[in-house]
Amino acid sequence: MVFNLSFKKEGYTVTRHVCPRNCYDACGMLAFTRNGILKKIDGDPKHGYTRGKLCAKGYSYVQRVYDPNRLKYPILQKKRGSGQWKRITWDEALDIIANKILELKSRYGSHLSMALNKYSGNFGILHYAVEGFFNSLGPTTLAVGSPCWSAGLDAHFYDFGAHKTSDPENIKNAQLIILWGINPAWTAVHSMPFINEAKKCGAKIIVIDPVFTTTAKKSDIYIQVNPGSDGALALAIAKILLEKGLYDKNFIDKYTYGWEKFKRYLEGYDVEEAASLCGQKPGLIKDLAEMLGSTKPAFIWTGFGLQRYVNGGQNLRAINALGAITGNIGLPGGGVHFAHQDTWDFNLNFLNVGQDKNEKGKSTRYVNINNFASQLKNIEDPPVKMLWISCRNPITQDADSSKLLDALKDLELIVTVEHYLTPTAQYSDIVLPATTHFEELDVVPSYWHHWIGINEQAIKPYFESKSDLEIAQLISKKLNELSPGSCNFPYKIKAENILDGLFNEKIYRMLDIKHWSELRESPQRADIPFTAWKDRKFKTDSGKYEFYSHNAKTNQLPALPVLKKGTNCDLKYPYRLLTPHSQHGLNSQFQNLRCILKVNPEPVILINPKTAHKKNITENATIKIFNNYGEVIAKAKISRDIPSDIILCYQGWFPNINFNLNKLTPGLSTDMGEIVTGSKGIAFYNVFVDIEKI
Ligand SMILES: Nc1nc2c(c(=O)[nH]1)N[C@H]1C(S)=C(S)[C@@H](COP(=O)(O)OP(=O)(O)OC[C@H]3O[C@@H](n4cnc5c(=O)[nH]c(N)nc54)[C@H](O)[C@@H]3O)O[C@H]1N2
Ligand SMILES: Nc1nc2c(c(=O)[nH]1)N[C@H]1C(S)=C(S)[C@@H](COP(=O)(O)OP(=O)(O)OC[C@H]3O[C@@H](n4cnc5c(=O)[nH]c(N)nc54)[C@H](O)[C@@H]3O)O[C@H]1N2
Ligand code: SF4
Ligand SMILES: [Mo]
Repeated sequence: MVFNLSFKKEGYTVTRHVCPRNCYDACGMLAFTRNGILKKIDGDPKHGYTRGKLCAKGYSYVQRVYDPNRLKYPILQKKRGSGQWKRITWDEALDIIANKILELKSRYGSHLSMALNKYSGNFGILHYAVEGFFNSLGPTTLAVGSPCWSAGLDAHFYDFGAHKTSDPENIKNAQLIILWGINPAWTAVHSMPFINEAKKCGAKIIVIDPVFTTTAKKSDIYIQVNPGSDGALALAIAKILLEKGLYDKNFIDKYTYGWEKFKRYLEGYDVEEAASLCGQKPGLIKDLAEMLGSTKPAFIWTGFGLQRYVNGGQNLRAINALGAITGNIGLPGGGVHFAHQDTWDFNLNFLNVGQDKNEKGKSTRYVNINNFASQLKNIEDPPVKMLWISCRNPITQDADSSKLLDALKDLELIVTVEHYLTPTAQYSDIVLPATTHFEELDVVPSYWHHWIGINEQAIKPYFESKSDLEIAQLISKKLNELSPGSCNFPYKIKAENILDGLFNEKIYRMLDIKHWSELRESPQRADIPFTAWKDRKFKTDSGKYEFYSHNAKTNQLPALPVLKKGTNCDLKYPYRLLTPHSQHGLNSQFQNLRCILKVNPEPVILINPKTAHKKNITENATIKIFNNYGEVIAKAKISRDIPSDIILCYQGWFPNINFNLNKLTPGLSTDMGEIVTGSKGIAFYNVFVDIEKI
């Protein structure tokens, strides 16, 4: 049923939405429908961060919703991987699934043989129904952690004790902006106007990135840093700040902990050695330090790219320290920013009903999402036999995908809930069609800006698709029909009432609304500080910014942000493979759409002209990149934006299953991650390959 449509304009019915992908911007959108058909999508001018504009992917949503390849019905694969699918009814699908769940329970005496792997397809809060369903069964096997930001979250936990960002509009007040391992021109495009505005008012923009990105091309100073060496660079800057007395003594004395120890470490730090590690001249590092030490406020934005390393968390801690040494933390237009969690305090446990019921002596089994394949293969007593995949495409997005494919072989039932027949869906037994954020109710926060908005239901579900929530409810209902009392997940409650349960007074106060339905009028900016840490009341044990972290030490990490080196290539695989996020896709989403394929028809391998010359490769030649994990073939594109020791491919392609960069990723862990997300992160950029013409 379509309910409560917002308003009429020029013959269209207009509804409010938020793009729920795992994107910094979480844009406010308006959907224009006529006669029940989605006709166009526009930005929502009432959204104070995205201000009526979307990226190309956002404008492509009409095509994404009605793409002829979108899944319409539940389908069953005859033999996994055979490609022989047949349409089944929802009732048949639910029967197979519920019977399997019950059979596994009676075989093993618990639901531990059922595993869930869910992540970032849709960050709307009603999608936590999937976790709620699993938890309401009792102990199961859950993938925890994140392939995305774990190391950085822990680094901020050690230094600040919590995760806060200034409202991105605050960037306008900066005099110096350092974009460190972040490519907002592509990945957070709505922050660019604020950066440009600051620039117009005289701010200098520095980009630190191994790749001369679109963002770097708009900067005043570009530093082509060696991958994984940001800590070396940051500490060299810190040492020079110290030597030249360019530090904020008042801030350090009043608001930090452990300075004396850190200072002693810096006194013995070798700038020359650091300069050679990060590939910069000492003179340039000195200039950078002088600029940072003498320009306030300085806004440092550290992206997710630079923490995808075995030393990623430690590198971030070294950069955070620069914000504290220079007293930029808490200044309007200043600070060190990564991501916040201030607007995520919903009652997400509302849907975990009756966890641990009838399961005495057993508890939920958590497995690292970044090491899922190995654990799936090795876990025993009981082994995992059924896998539920939602909001994920792990076969292209997870490391060492060959291992994952192998681990999936041992499973008896794989169910994937999806919009498209992705590579992961293709390796499933049952694929259930999911609704999009135009076909379901939801509420979506952001991890970057401070706004929260609603997804109203604009159109009826596409063919037989259903929301993750409704699917969870239908299985719960079926389980209870087959075996009364077997699942506590509430299947009679409406989405609206679940939202009532997920919201709480704190969130309402933050948004200055009395009921979530008011979000239909406008997205709301949360009443959280416009400037992060303005009060300098840090959430660490000492209540101060911690150069020295006892918590880090307890977790067998260096207490101070000392230098930690990364991994190097070897003679066999001399090139580092970087696979950052692309302009045209959102991880593996969007790249399959006609309009996106028109501008980005195939994946390419970017190489420096020197590499091309050395390997006798010409533009558009078909080449192979390979290591001992696998190989990937595509056309070469020769580009001076990439250093000669790096090969660059953008991650997340899905139209052609053979182009899977993660066949080459060994899956090393980052140094940090388990505190905040439950598991260490993954070092996606600690990958080395060789290259050859074929
Ligand atoms: N268009 C688009 N937007 C997206 C996404 C997408 O796929 N496409 N994905 C969303 C998601 S899930 C995420 S996690 C974010 C990711 O967005 P970002 O935070 O921008 O992260 P990445 O693209 O991984 O990397 C950013 C930059 O870090 C650089 N980098 C790599 N290694 C290093 C290093 O050692 N040091 C330094 N200084 N820089 C390094 C890369 O070259 C890249 O230019 O974007 C979100 N937004
Ligand atoms: N080599 C390399 N690999 C990487 C990265 C990298 O930089 N390099 N980045 C990593 C990062 S940062 C991330 S966040 C991960 C992302 O990895 P994933 O979390 O797997 O993200 P997506 O590729 O976006 O896949 C999400 C899937 O969810 C589906 N989906 C969308 N909406 C819904 C819904 O409402 N319900 C259901 N059931 N499904 C839905 C989409 O169709 C899509 O296929 O990839 C990681 N992988
Ligand atoms: S992908 Fe990101 S920038 Fe594009 S519409 Fe969605 S939230 Fe906005
Ligand atoms: Mo991510």
